[in-house]
Amino acid sequence: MPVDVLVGLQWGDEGKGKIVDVLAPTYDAVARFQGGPNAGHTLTFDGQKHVLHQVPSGIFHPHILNVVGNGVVLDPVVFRGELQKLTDRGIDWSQNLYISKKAQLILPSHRALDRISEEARGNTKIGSTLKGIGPTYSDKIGRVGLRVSHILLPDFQERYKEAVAHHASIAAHYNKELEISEFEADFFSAVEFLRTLQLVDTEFLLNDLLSKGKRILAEGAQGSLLDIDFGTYPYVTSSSTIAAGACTGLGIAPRHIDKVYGITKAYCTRVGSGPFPTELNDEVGEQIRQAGREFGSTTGRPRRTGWIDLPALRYAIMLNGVTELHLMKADVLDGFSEIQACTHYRTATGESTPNLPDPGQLETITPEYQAIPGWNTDLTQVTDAAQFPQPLQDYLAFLEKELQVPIRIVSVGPDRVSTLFR
Ligand code: 2SA
Ligand code: MG
Repeated sequence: MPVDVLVGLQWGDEGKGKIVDVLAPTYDAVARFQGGPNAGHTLTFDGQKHVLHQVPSGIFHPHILNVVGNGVVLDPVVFRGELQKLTDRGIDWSQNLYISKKAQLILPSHRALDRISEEARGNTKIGSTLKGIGPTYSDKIGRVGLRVSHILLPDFQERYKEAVAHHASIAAHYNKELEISEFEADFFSAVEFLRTLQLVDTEFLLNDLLSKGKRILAEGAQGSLLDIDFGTYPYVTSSSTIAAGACTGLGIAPRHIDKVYGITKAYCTRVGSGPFPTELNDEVGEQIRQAGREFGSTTGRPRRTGWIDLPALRYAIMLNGVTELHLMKADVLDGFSEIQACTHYRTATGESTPNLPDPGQLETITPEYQAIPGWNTDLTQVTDAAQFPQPLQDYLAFLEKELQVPIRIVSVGPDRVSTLFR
């Protein structure tokens, strides 16, 4: 079963890009199955930091195919910019990058609608990245979206105009105008550029690899608690971020899936609105934010920070069928003499439960913590998991017992080399 799936178990920014980069050499293809320019996957190696949004995180390995799957929403302008940056850094993506003809196109009017609908929500804003994600997926499900394949048709201009007219009518409902004229020339030139890339029906490409016994790594974006069905609705993104999304987002049958890598930080962050039970609105939260450089890699927004949340992780592990955990940013907690782990929630009726209630009820629960001794060690200097200080070993054993999944990787710094296998 040669497909492994890598997913975030929290609210995104767990460090998925870093792990894809590390694991990629053992795969023949890396494929993105959902999300779009809202994602920010950061990879650091050879003294350089790269932030990818729509390009799969295997792109730095020339022998690995990188596939943008049908489940993705693609902004041609952002995509061209990303590829240009890679070219500037000497990365040749011209041979190993494929884009699904069935992926949906993000239009300037989708971005405008994202902004308009967020503004209209007043104090119930989602905290969207304003990249047009929600409106583009709405059009897809509403069966009026434009696909990448449409740019190859002679009537693309007319289809585009029709879509914009539809969007203008939605904007009018909010008493707004789209105001997109200044972005259209750039959009069409990026579409021209997109036409020159390898646009294919990637489900055939991927299944062909599978029939030859090749290995595929499916790269998730955002996190499980942002999933459209199982996340903290409505404060979620508009795609299936859990492992099951890899099947529909790539055209791969469930029987091909083997391992599911669940990525979690040693603490927790969230960017955007919505419930966050273990959030720290104090100097401890600020200390984590600074030590972890917790600022959105797409929007630069400060991320909300808090302690690790085991009921939420148990839920995400269940939904994804996680077979191994990767614990990220352990070094960020180096400076704490004691850390906390939320093991249970106390519900509004006073019961203590190790499990997540309906995410919609998260606003009403109180986290119950267990104190964990800190390790007071500069983990960034540790190069072998066997040399972890005892308190960290104990913390890992505690997490494995609580979560019932082995922790196979511990990350102790941003660089590729600071990824330690156990
Ligand atoms: P959207 O734009 O419609 O998908 O926003 C809906 C919610 O999903 C959240 N979301 C994210 N959360 C964490 N990281 C994301 N990627 C960027 C990053 C975010 C950034 O890597 O840092 O730079 O701000 C991401 N993308 C979407 C979003 O905050 C909303 O809560
Ligand atoms: Mg990110």
